[in-house]
Amino acid sequence: MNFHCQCVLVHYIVLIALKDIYVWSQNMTYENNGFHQSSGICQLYTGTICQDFLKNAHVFIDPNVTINDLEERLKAAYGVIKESKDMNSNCRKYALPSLCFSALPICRTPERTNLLYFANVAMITNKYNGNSTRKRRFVSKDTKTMHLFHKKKSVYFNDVFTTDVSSKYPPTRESENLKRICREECELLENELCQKEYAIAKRHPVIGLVGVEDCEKIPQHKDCSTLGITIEVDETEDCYWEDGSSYRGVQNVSSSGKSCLRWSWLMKEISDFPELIGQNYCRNPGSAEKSPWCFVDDRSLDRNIEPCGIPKCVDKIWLSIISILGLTALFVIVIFLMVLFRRKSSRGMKNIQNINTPNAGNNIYGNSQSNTNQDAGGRVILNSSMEHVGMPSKNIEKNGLLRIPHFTLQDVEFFEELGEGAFGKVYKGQLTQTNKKVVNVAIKALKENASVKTQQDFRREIELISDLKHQNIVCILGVILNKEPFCMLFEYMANGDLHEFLISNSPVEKKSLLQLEFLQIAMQISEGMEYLSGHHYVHRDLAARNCLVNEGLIVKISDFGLSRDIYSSDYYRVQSKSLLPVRWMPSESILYGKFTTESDIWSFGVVLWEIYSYGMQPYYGYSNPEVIHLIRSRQLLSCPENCPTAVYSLMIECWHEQAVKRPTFADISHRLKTWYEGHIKISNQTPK
Ligand code: 6K0
Repeated sequence: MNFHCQCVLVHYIVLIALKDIYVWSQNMTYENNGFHQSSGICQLYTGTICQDFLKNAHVFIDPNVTINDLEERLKAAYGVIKESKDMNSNCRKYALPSLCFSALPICRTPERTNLLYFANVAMITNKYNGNSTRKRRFVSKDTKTMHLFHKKKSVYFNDVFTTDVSSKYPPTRESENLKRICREECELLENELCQKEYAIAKRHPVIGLVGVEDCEKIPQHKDCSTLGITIEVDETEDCYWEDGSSYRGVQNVSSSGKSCLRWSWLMKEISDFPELIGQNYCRNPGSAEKSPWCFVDDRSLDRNIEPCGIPKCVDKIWLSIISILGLTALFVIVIFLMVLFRRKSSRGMKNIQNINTPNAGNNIYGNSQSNTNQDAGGRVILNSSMEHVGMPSKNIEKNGLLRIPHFTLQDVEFFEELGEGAFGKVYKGQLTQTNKKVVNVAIKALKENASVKTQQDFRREIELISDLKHQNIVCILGVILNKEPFCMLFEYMANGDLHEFLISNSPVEKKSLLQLEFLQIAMQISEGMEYLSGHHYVHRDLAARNCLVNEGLIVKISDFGLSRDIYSSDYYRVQSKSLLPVRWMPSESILYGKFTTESDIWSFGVVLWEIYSYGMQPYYGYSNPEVIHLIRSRQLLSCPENCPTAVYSLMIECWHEQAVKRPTFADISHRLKTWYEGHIKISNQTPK
């Protein structure tokens, strides 16, 4: 212990003292003591490139380079490897550790190596310069420690040179004193895994500088630096599945009893098949044959390939049949349970809870609801023919279809087109009601060649709307289902959609809205939404374009479906199928497709912004991907001109990152109502 400590101390003193001699003697060799190669010293590795492999290790440095030079070269070499496109991925894994171990072999006994090195240098200096030079150099350093060094030096130097070990551990790159890459692994890399890459590396201007190991020169040693190359074999595998490309057993004789040759001897591009590295077992790399095979040495054959005759594992078909049967059974059970559960829950619940927005079948994310094939009562619609829509069978008493007045095409007169969607077109028209009263209507006509899914969505929408009765939800007056085109008749909203209304009342059109009017619009939407959320209905596409305005500034919520051409820029097409109104969506909906009343509240905040911005597009000037980035990084919409601070703070609250912290629609309605009433008071007080 004591010896060791002193030894370390001396080592560091020597290091400091002989720094300049070290540089000076870089290229010197001393012929008569066995140090023919340039010797070097051991230094603690503190770099970053190799820290995974060399942490806390002392590494051997040739005297003509510094550890910093080496680190720089390693960095450059690593850069080349990282960028290199034609490097095989099986080889790439080992490139860095092999470079590190080659450039910086680990010292087994760093103190001893360093001591030897400096003893060597000291002897050279002695021989060529005499004692006077050495003394002068030593005196120039800390004389106190040098004194100590002088005292100890003779003892250790003599000791080092006289022991047997010293000759075995000369401080050179080739000595046994260094822990090198394991020779087997080096050979596997050079000859099999990285054949091409090794050849390139040796000649590469950057990698070559670091030094690539010459495997033949590495001494065989049990304690070596391993790269962790593993050869995947499974001795228990005695049959193969399918074509045997996954066979990892250890049979290495062909069917005719010839022994298999090592793959690397005959296979050209072996590095693509790590299962072939370093052995000669039967394999079927890349499914080239029908069963495992190997190369054999037989000149009489024109192809020196032979199958191995390994038996095939029990016909997999049985297993497949069993698993398919099992899965089907499981599937049937799950479906059965689901149907059972639905029936049970629909008895106690309003059917609206199970239906979500019809959105002409294009609910955001492109998937129609899982219960598309069931009507509100949980009954499965087997025949999708519209006869079911037109003539509901007797057992659907609760069906919304029966609650709505039915009309015929004779009762309506079609006027101009108001818009178009995936389902068909919306026309303005007139309906002659049973009491002979004529009213304006918006007629949503289902196109004649509508798909089964669109037809079902049309029917579901009727059922849904017939359940919604509120002064701020668009009102359905009747349906025409006896003859195509099937139609829904909505009360006519004279001022069109809210977005159009806002633009046509904006300062651009030399018009403006009163603060009171802004509040009136917002309040009605909030109240409509309060009603919808109370019915557990998640809208998913609340936006000004989906609200309708009637005379007397009546605002009602509707949902036309996504594909109205004029608003296509409001939707972002993701994965070619689903259309997302990202500008109205919180991050949880964008990221996880989570749509809840809370996400509707976020959208309401955006609608508020649209109202006070006179129908500007939220985040205008930004592309959809940019908008997603803005929302995710919480760069929210800024306060519109002339928007009261209180209203803007309400928007900010609606855009709370945590969905549960957003205000409820009841809160929002209450607040808007208070402000609205406050405004009435103020406007009444203002002198005329
Ligand atoms: C459309 C009008 C509609 C058209 N589909 C629906 C619907 C609430 C809910 C829902 C409504 C009018 C702007 C033009 C084109 N326009 O009323 C209309 C097509 N469907 O709203 N469904 C629905 C409602 F919570 C869920 F699915 C319309 N009535 N007056 C004037 N212009 C109109």
